[in-house]
Amino acid sequence: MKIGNVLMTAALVILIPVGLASAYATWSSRPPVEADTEERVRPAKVAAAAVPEAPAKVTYERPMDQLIFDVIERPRGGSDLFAEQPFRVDVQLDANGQHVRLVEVDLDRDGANDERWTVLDGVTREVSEADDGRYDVVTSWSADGWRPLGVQKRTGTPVKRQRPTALIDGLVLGWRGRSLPEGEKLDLVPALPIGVAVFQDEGFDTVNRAHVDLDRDGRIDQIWEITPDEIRRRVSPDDDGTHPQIFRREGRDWVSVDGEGASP
Ligand SMILES: [Ca+2]
Ligand SMILES: [Ca+2]
Repeated sequence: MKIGNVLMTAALVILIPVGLASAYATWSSRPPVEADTEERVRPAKVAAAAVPEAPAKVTYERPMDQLIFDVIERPRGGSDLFAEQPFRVDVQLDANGQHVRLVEVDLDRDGANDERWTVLDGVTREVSEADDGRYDVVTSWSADGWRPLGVQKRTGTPVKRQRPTALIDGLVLGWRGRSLPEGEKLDLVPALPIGVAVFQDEGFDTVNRAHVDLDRDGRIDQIWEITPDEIRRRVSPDDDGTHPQIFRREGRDWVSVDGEGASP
């Protein structure tokens, strides 16, 4: 063996273990994977804790107030916005359709509005204590709820209350043109003494039928048939399961189709 080869072999014998040891030392000095993950998580936790708490939620005296204030916040106008509720709410937007300007509330759906809300730099509410469409008591909304502002000279046009026809009409007509994918809604407002159910039968895109049980005795007093062109109501004057009287809706009135029977 030449002396050169001997030296080369000796060098390799020494250098290879040193190189391996050095590589191991470099690898083993890296932080463990878990420690690396912890380092990344920790700042995120700090950032999350720094988010300010949400302001305290306003508690509304009436659930209806919550619904209406939601509409004021995310404006949408229209008649009878909450058709499934025992109250009726009509909302008018401003000319641009950007903000709610006027809200009218008929608490008992008797055709006479009980409240009129005006939205302009805050919310002012006029109340008709007599529920006759004429407003006397005035309140305004503050963080604590409705604050009395006083009593005003009664304004507005007196309205003749209607019961229960207006209530039923409002409930059923509120479903006109709406789709009911589940096919039926059997008791629109369980809290009411009148049972109202709406249906969307096969072949219809929207609600096409309604049943009204005036006294909740299980026998249907009115069967409504709703098409895009016409609304008909078959009435059972004796609540005996037969519906011989037929009325057609014209404007806000009901007209007898066969000339018999008084308009309900
Ligand atoms: Ca009313
Ligand atoms: Ca009945």
